[in-house]
Amino acid sequence: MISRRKFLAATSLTGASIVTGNKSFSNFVEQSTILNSPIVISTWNFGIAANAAAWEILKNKGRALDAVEKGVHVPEADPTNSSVGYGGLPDRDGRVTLDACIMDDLGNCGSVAALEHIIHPISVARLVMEKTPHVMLVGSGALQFALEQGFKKENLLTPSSEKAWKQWLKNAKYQPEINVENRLFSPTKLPGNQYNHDTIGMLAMDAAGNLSGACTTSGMAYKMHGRVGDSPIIGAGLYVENEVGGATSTGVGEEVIRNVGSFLVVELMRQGYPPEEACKEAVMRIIRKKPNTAKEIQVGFLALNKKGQYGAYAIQRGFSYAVCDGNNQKLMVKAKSYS
Ligand code: SD4
Repeated sequence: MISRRKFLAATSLTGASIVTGNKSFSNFVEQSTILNSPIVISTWNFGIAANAAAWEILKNKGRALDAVEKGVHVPEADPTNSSVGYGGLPDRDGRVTLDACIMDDLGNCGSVAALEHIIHPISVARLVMEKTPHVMLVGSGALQFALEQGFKKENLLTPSSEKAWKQWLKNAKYQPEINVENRLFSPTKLPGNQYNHDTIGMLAMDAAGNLSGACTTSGMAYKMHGRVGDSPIIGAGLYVENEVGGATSTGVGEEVIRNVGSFLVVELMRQGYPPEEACKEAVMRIIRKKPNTAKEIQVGFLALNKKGQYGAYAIQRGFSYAVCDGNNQKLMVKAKSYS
């Protein structure tokens, strides 16, 4: 009898029909079909520049882990990106606090949460993974570790983010908004490059066929001081299982944590769900539990499987993600989502 793994491997990818349990998938559209061909995907339109940096490593047969770290450095260092790293919108006390995590093909992972003053939290997360017996460091402990490792302490609050925060203070109303790209139905952008939220989650497969992922954000703008979202939580904001695939998330982190979203997406892919279907099911779990809340928020998942197939799904339309496989660098915008 043919084993499940052999069945999946033997199935032709285009127009494939995969049956798992009592669910059948056919004609899944978003995919790359060359096994072990390097590919990198990441959330939102700023993923294009990030993917280009990651590709520099992948094209030279570098490791996916190095690619995702270098890739997300781009938005982390960009002062005009107000939802990741330097220039990120602060919490309600005016403090920029960053969350990030990274995971490699061997199941190693590292994470930092509520880290202040360091432009590249993803690299601190990597060192937590590589140089400590721990997975996660938070707040002042994460900063202490970063400084010990030679990172420079910097002011991450740019004049434009400070101005936006002062504006927000006038009403000081904290309510996660549906992301703006849904309303405008264009890739996310507020006046002056202000994004009220939008994490970069990046997944890559290298020439050796190994997978890694990274996720980094300044979190929800004007959050309570000390609030940690899904992005640095392994299994919520990011999960990678080298035999199966990887997933990452963006949007209102509380709902992703409650449903252990990225782990769920990977486990569904293990059962044979194509990436987009796995993302859709993870979104539906959120919606089924809280149908009323879900109408008001955005959550999106992005996934890449071991075959290099990718897909995404979000509560609200307009979720965009960037794909780079060397020949192509493209931005996919989800025209159809749950809402
Ligand atoms: C968080 N998931 O802190 C992050 C924010 C975000 O798109 O992605 N936004 O909850």
